Amino acid sequence: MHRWCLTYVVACAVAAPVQAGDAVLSVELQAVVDTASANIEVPVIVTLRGRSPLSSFTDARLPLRGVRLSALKRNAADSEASLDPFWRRHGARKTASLWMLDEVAVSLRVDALQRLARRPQVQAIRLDGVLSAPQVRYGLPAAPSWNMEMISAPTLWALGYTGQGVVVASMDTGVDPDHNDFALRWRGGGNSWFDPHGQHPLRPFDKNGHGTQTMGVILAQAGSGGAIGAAPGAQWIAVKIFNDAGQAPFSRIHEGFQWLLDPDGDPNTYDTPHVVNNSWGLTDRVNECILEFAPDIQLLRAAGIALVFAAGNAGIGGPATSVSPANNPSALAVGSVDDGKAVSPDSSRGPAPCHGNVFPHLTAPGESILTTDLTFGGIFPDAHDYVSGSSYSAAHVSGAMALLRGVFPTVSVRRLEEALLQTAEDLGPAGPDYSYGYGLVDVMAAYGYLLQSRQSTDLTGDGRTDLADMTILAGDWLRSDCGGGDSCLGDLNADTTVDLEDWVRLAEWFAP
Ligand SMILES: [Ca+2]
Ligand SMILES: [Ca+2]
Ligand SMILES: [Ca+2]
Ligand SMILES: [Ca+2]
Repeated sequence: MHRWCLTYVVACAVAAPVQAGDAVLSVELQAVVDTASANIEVPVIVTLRGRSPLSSFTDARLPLRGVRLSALKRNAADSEASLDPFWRRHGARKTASLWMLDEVAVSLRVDALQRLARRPQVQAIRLDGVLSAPQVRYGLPAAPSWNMEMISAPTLWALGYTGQGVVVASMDTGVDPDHNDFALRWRGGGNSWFDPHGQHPLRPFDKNGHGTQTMGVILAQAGSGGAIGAAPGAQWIAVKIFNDAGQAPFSRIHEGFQWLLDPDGDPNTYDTPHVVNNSWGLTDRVNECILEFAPDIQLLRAAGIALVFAAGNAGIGGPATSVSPANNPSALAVGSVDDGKAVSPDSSRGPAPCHGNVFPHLTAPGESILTTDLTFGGIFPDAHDYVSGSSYSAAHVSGAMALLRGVFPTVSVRRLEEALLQTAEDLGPAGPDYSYGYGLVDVMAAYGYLLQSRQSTDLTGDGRTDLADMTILAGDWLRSDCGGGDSCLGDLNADTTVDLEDWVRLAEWFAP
């Protein structure tokens, strides 16, 4: 007899055990099913059978982007609606429609779970876990703006680049909208704030302080605290993934990512942010590869959004102390250094269990960082504090991303990341390592790298990448002798072949 039935004899009298071919229950959920009473209500996330949302959405660029987004929503709505009678019959509470992933979050009794697993449209069911808000660690006073100098942000500001035209989103404890250093740069309107918990539906709010502190590092303008934000010309929007009690069910985080893909709910308007800062992680599950949010990250990246993750603060345990989702294959992970460029003792170290590659990818200042803090409803509109942790390191990189995006609006996320990695200042053991990753972020050097990349696509040398350059590339593409020692102009990445990669490069900089 099925183990579940041995435990819950009464429930099994009316329902047969799960059969082969039924939906897959996650290990965690199976453990709950095996131990909980049949009448206990369990929050779960149900994956519906259908086309993979990512495959329907890859390379989702305008003008097709709106159409694809609509299709994604429509497909999910259809498959989800087919389960509505089931929810009613079993008294289940639907808590979130996760159309982006073709999933639905519900709360239902253990005995109904078994019946749900046998529904043909259900592919998998897993427990809806809960994440706790990061702890704020206050730091000691330090030299003014040392951290901004260390990533060379002021050099880009001096050139007039401050992240103008760029929108950065925060997935955090919320943001205090009354702080003088960024109050005027909330994008505003009905599509710039999302509280999936519904506690503060109308206006940004932060009870904890963490989200207000990370936002300050990303884009606060120079005020009474000096220059403290990396992209002081950028605008912000935010998702309050943690409720006021500091708890974030996974389904609410999925809702947050989903909202970022289409904040105003109209697939035909392009109102996504350019950069999303993620200073959170599954901190109680160190050195585990948890892919709960991997599909969200992939989908947002496919929509041209850059995502930055804090590496974690579990480094006191030594190597192999990464957390998810920072250690997921598509996440850009940022560790922490102090004002002497030494890695913070608690900054999480690689290797990462999800991939054999470098972890973290980058490091940025994360000790004694001066930033904005809670205003308590505007009573202290210039509140500042010194804080520490990789949360703030990630915020530096989100700000750096915003600066680069402001200068190079058409370049791909992959190219922006490449620029940051390839130009980072190598620290610790020579080459990429498990403490510093590729090294310390240098946004000015990354800017130079991208300028160089753009110049390399201007084959006629007239300062533009246009049809004339495309014609040269097409000519070289058709030639058969661009390999070996023969140099062809069209081989933009100097790998001795003229292929799709060269076309992609040229397309990124194309300006007819
Ligand atoms: Ca929209
Ligand atoms: Ca190194
Ligand atoms: Ca040209
Ligand atoms: Ca090439």
